[in-house]
Amino acid sequence: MERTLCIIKPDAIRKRIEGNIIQIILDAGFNIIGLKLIKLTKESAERFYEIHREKPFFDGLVKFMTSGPAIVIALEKENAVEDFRNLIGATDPKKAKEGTIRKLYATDVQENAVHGSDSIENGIREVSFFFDETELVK
Ligand code: 3AN
Repeated sequence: MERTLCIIKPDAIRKRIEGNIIQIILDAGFNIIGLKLIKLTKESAERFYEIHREKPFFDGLVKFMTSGPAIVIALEKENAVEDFRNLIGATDPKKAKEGTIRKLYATDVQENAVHGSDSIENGIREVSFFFDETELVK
């Protein structure tokens, strides 16, 4: 079983569609092993997106991710990382395939409704960024 981290981002919470997104994730066969509603601090958002620090969109990304509540979800499934990336669709919703979460719900390349880990190593790292091992249901 592989782990991946989902974040339902502040834009999706503002649109009140977090329930729809969670249902899509469950229908696709993912098991939720941890879930919490949080408000990211500037420090934790900067640390989480550390690899993007030099990108021109970094400050805007941190501002957006701290602009309201978010839901972090630890997911488990065989092939979870790749399957979840396929379920959420391309970063830019204009390029996302029909039926993907971002095609359905994202506003634009920044306010794109959900995050999904991009590698098996990052899946492990990002789940442990938000959850202690003891908090996860197995
Ligand atoms: P993904 O979330 O699809 O893995 P990344 O890791 O390249 O995409 O980017 C992380 C986040 O940064 C995206 N989810 C999005 O919110 C934001 N982002 C990425 N590219 C841009 C961009 N060109 N302009 C504004 N925000 C961006």
